Amino acid sequence: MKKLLVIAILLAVAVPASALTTLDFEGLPTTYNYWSGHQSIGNYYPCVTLGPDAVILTVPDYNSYGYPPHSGSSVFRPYASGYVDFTFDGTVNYFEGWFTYGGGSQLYMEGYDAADNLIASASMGDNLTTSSRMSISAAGIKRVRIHDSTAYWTGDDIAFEPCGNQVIPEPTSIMLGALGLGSIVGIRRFRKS
Ligand SMILES: [Ca+2]
Repeated sequence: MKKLLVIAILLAVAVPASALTTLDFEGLPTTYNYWSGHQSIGNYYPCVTLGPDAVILTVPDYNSYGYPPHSGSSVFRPYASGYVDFTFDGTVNYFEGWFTYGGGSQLYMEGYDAADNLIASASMGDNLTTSSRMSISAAGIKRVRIHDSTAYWTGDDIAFEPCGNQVIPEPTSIMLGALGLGSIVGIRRFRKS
């Protein structure tokens, strides 16, 4: 029985982590552009809401040399608030993105749980004309805020766990582990008979 338990645990652990969902900010309608419609990205993407005033900048918009895209020709930034919140329908345990900052202090990435407690954070200094990766990891991130004290920053290629993993990640592993255990028991019974 101990051997079976070990196999079941191995099966549960061996369930591969799904690929991350990436938002590259390419191909959005021009109504979301900083200069044309400046409508907030809001619920444009599934599973996550961007607010309060996240908009798109596309090369060769103003300053795109200093704030280059990490992918394609578009990045996101706040329109006037100075910050962008990513609020998930469920929660995630990992969040990353590529950022360019020119505000002269620090750009912050902060993760909050469902009760609005700060549970993870990262920061970076100036890096104009290039982009740098920032990431945070913590169990149960409900909202991520990107901000500095001004609004001299852009972001691109935001990546997080896919929608299917957001709400309750554990039962899938437990069920697969149980299925593995069940089939092993089944094979043993079959061999006995
Ligand atoms: Ca992009």
